[in-house]
Amino acid sequence: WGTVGHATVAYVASGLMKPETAAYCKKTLGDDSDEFLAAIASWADAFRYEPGGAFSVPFHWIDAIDRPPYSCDVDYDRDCTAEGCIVSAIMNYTNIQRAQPYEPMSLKWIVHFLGDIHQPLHDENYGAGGNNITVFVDGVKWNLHAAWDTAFLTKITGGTNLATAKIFSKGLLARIQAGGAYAAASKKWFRSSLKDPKAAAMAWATETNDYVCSSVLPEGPQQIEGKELNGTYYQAAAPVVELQIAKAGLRLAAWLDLIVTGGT
Ligand code: DCM
Ligand code: DCM
Ligand code: DCM
Ligand code: ZN
Ligand code: ZN
Repeated sequence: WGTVGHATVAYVASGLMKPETAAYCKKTLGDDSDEFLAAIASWADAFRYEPGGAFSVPFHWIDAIDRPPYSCDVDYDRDCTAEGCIVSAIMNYTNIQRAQPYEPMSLKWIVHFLGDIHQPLHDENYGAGGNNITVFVDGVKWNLHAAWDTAFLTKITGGTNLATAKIFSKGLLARIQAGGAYAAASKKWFRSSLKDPKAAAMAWATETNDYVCSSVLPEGPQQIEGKELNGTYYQAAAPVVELQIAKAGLRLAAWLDLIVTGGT
């Protein structure tokens, strides 16, 4: 995701986590403002290009070698390389944060990767996660990955910054609350245990990768290569983007609640 996606995940999580989890994160990050998670949510995207950051480049995705749109699946042994992947990264940084409470870097990585793992093209190998597929959104040229990371969210929210994300998060939080469109479904979104962080991350990656077959490449890549996506494609994609951002925020809140409160 781009800035709005990651910040919205962070604001949704901030709005759902226990007060003691919020206090723990604020202390860890040295930020007592309402932006304590949103402000660091995209840190990992800058860090990977800084000196000493290259090791973390593959941590942002898992390249599922499946066959969209005919079959989608994620296989840890097949798809997580020796250099690591988003599943191993979530597992490792979760374990680091549990072993070293108040360690800021592992918290920042958890916040970022719980977001990215919910972007379908971060769980797909085809076209380098869609980076090699050219598309247009309202006449502007994008690659398919960036369209899902950024262009659709700009079209949904009308903005590109943290203020936009904060407003968008309030709408998603309202959908999760009683009476909201996600109220019933969201009760089943988090079923994971800290006893097996790898299984938790694999479940999130597998569920998200399913959307590559159903929503990202439903008629195969040739059907969208070089095409304008602002019509029926966008109409189907936007609800998936909103759902995945909301899910990521709820799961991030629940995951941090477990880490901070010593749950399982
Ligand atoms: N192709 C694809 N996704 C895959 C495998 C292939 O989109 N996982 C595309 C790339 C080529 C075409 O299919 O455009 C070639 O496939 P085939 O040899 O089955 O015709
Ligand atoms: N990306 C991905 N899967 C890949 C390669 C890249 O999900 N196999 C993501 C990482 C970034 C975006 O695509 O979000 C652009 O990558 P880069 O900046 O490395 O070109
Ligand atoms: N194809 C494939 N895997 C995909 C997409 C396409 O194997 N993910 C193959 C099926 C056809 C050919 O590519 O043999 C044409 O597909 P398309 O219409 O996507 O070009
Ligand atoms: Zn991305
Ligand atoms: Zn990232």
